[in-house]
Amino acid sequence: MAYENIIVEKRNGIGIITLDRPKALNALCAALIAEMEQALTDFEADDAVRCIVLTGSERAFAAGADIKEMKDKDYAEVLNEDFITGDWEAVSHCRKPTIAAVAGFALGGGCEVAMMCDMIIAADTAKFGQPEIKLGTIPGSGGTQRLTRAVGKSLAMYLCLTGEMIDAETALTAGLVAKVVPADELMNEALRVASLIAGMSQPVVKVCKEAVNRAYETTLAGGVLFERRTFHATFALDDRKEGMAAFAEKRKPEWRDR
Ligand code: DAK
Repeated sequence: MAYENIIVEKRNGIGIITLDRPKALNALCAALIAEMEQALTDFEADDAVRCIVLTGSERAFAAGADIKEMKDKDYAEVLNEDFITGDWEAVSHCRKPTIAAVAGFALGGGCEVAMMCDMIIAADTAKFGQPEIKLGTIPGSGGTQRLTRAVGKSLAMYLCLTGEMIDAETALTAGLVAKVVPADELMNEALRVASLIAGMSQPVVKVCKEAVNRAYETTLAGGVLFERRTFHATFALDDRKEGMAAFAEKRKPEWRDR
């Protein structure tokens, strides 16, 4: 498929989606979101893709949903069409591991898409914020929910109620991002981390991701039980046997993804 708002590549088992709408700081117009959904669907179906990196430009990961596209919509319209909801959820529904590599602005829907990824690696230039309040609205794709779970109530309230941004170091301290690197090392580091994940047994990666995500949806006891049973279930995999045998034999495991 020919894309107009994103660039899609595959490198050594890693699928890379680069948001590419520079004239609008990668504002997430409906066409861009639909293209991103299509690229993710294709990567999900492609056995050669073992980890996905989502990134933007040096200046912006994404400056939010496209305000110019939204501004004339009315309540009945957004309610009736369930305004751009399905495509937005593609990132959070992806079963393969996803890394957001963020430089520059990650605002509003841009911050929300980054938070839908399994982890965020930030350049030291990254700025995160939920400025919707300054537009007379509120976050619409998890900003009040995922952000609060990531950084706690006080900082989430501060970001959502003032619309101010935080820098990469503050995001790191707050637990929003996994690590911060110099801007010119962002993609190298994101690809290094993606390669590590791509080199693991894929069914184990899948259930590990499901177990971590379960922490957001359940009680501690329920989550620990889910984890325990999933841990037990890995004993049905050839790769669990191989991983432990390889350790005992002081060699590298050879995963079969089964
Ligand atoms: N939408 C449309 N165009 C945008 C944009 C945006 N979000 N952000 C920037 N642009 C455009 C600017 O209009 C400008 O275009 P021209 O005037 O050159 O034509 C160009 O990008 C460059 O921007 P600036 O000239 O403003 O650049 P600066 O460096 O001066 O400022 C900035 C950068 C990021 C601080 C500023 O552009 C800004 O404040 N942008 C808006 C940020 C914002 O408010 N973001 C939140 C948008 S609301 C939902 C899912 C998600 C959402 C809602 C519902 N559902 C699933 C239901 C999400 C909502 C949002 O994200």
